Amino acid sequence: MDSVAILNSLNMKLALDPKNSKILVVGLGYTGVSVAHYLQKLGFKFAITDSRDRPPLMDEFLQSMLDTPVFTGGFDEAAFKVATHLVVSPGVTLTEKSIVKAIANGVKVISDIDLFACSVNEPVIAITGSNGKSTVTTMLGEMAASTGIKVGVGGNLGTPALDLLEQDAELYVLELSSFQLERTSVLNATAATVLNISADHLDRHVDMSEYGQSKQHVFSGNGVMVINADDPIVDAMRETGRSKVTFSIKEKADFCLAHKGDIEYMMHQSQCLMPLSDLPLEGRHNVSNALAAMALGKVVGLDEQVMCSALKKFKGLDHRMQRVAEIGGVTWVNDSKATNIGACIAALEGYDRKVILIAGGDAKGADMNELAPIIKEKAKHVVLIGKDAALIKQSLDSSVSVYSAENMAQVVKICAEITELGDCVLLSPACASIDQYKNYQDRGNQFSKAVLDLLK
Ligand code: UMA
Ligand code: ADP
Repeated sequence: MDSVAILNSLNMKLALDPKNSKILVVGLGYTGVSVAHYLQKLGFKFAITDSRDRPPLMDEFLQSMLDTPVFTGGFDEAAFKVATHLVVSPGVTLTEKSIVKAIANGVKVISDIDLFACSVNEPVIAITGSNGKSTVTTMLGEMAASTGIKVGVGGNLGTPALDLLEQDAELYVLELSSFQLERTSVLNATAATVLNISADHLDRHVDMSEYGQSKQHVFSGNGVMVINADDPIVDAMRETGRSKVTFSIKEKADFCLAHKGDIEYMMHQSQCLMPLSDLPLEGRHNVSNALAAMALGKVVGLDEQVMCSALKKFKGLDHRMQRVAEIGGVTWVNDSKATNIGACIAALEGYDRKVILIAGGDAKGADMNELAPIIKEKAKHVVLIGKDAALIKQSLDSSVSVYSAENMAQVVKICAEITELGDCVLLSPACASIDQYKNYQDRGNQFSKAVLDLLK
C-alpha cells in the first residue's frame, strides 16, 4: 500500500491523522521502536515513554530520532494528558494507572498490530493460542516460502509486525500473543486460528475467561476461522455466518487423521496428504500443529503437496521437544519452552511410557494441581526446581518419587543417578524461567550443557 492509502486507512479505522492526532508510544522495546519508525515515515509527530530509566534500545533510538520527545524513568502524567492515542507495547499492562486514567479521559488505546492491519492489502494469517504459536508460525512460513512466494513472518515470534512491511511480502504470517490481541481492534486476518487455550499469564489476565476473550480477538473481522475441534474452549468460539475450516487429531474434521490399512495419514477431507510417519517431530501436539498449518495454508491457496514436502523437512524449533543426546541408553529431551501447564501436559501425553520429568520455576499464578494426574500417569520420578517447586510437590502424593535441586547441574546429576537403561529425561517445566534464568533459552542451554558435560 502506498502512504496515501495507509493514511486514509488509519484515518478511517483508527481516527489517526498527522495533523490532529497526538500519539504517545508506550514502551521503548522492539515494538515501540518499530512503531516510532513507522509513524516517522508517515509524517506523524509523536512522543515515547518508558518506565525504565534507560531502556536498552534507547541510545540507538535517540540517534535516529533526534526530534522525538522521550520520557523515561516512569510514566509521565503530562505526556499522557496531551495524547489522543496511546500505542501500548504488549509488555505494558493496560491496568497501568496512567493508561486507565487516559482511557477514562477518552484517549484511544491501539497496538502495533492495529497499525499493521491498516497498512496491508496482502493476505494476513494470524496465529494465537496458549501453545504452539511459534511452531505453527514458523512451519507455515517455511511452507509458504517453499511455494516460492515472498512471505513475511513475525509478530510475537520476534520481528515486530510493522518491521515486516519493509519486506514487501505477498503474504504475512503473524504470531500474536494475548497481550497484543487484547489491545487490537481492527485486525481482519484472511485466516486466523486459536490453536488451543490452557492456563497461562494469569498473573496479567484477570481470569481464564478474560484470557480466552483476548485470544478470541484474533477472529475479529470476516476472514476464515480455522478451528481446533479438539479444544472445547476454541470450538465454542465458532461464529455463525463465518467461513470455517476445522482440524482435529481425535475426530473427523476438514484436516484430520485416518488409517488406510496399517498406515495413519494426515488427511484433507477424504484425500490422503501424507503418512504421519513422515512428520519428523516428537509428540501428538505437533501433529495438531501440522494440521493447523496445513489448514491455514490451504485457506490462502498454498499447494498441498508443496506444503507436505516442507513439513517433511521441518526441523522443529530449539527448546521444544528437542532431543539433546542419548547417553548410555538414556534419552535427554529439552522442552524448556514449556512455560505453562498445557505444554507440559502435551509433552507427557506424547509418551507411551513413563519418563523422568524436570519441572518448576515461576508458575505465573497457574494452579499446579492440574499437573498431578498426568504426572502420576507418565512420570517415574520428578525433579523439581525453582520458586514454585513446592506448589508442584504439594499436589503430588507418595506414588511419585520427588527430588529437589538448586540448579541445573544438580538437576542433571540427580537424573543421571536415578535413570536406568532405556529411560527418557524430559525438561518440560510447566513454568516460566525468569525466577532463575535469563529466559527459557538460557534454561534450556544450561540443561543441554549439563547433559553434554556427562560425556566428559
Ligand atoms: N515497559 C515499561 N513499563 C512496563 C513494562 C514494560 O516501560 O510496565 C517497557 C520496558 O522497559 C521495555 C519495553 O516496555 O523497554 C519492552 O516492551 P515489551 O515488553 O512490550 O517488549 P518488546 O521489546 O516490545 O517485545 C514485544 C514482545 N514482548 C512481550 O510481549 C513481553 C515480544 O515477545 C515480541 O517478540 C516483540 O514485541 C515483537 O512483536 C516476547 C515475549 O516474551 C518474545 N512474548 C510473550 C510470550 O511469548 O509469552 C507474550
Ligand atoms: P508458543 O509460541 O505458543 O509458546 P511454541 O511452539 O514455542 O509455542 O511451543 C511452546 C511449548 O508448547 C513447547 O513446550 C512445545 O513443546 C509445546 N507445544 C507446542 N505445540 C503445542 C500444542 N499444540 N499443544 C500443547 N503444547 C504445545
